[in-house]
Amino acid sequence: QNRVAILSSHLSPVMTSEKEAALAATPSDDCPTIFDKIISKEIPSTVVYEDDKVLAFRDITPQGPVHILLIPKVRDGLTGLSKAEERHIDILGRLLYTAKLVAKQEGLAEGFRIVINDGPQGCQSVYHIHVHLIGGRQMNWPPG
Ligand code: TR5
Repeated sequence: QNRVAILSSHLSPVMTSEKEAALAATPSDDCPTIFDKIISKEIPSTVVYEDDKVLAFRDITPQGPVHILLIPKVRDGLTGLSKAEERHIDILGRLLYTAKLVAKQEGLAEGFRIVINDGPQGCQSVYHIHVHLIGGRQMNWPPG
């Protein structure tokens, strides 16, 4: 029940795909996102890694046996990668390094994929930067 309610805040009944959710998303700097509630634990998620700067949790719509999102606990204007400024270099590096740690923790010794969707054409639906870590199956190229 809770899962349906949470999902419907992401994909409304008329939205059937991530693409539609992305095209409907509001890329606003001051608008909180669902990830704020995940960080505050107001909304439950399956956390696989946490430190003072980064939270990693399982994606609710997994695109592989392993699908984890890594996010900065403080957004600091980083709604997406295209908004990155010099002050974000440390957190960007930390997100990628943590993705490597989590990949190891998840046993992805044969490889994995890192994705950062940006903007409507990049299919971004949540405007709080996040790194997708996907693995546990053979990937294809080019991506869709
Ligand atoms: O499309 P982009 O790159 O913006 O990725 C956003 C991701 O957030 C998608 O892969 C969604 O499946 C994921 N997502 C959305 C919600 C959610 C989530 N992952 C875990 N838990 C979630 N909750 C509780 N609620 C969501 N609306």
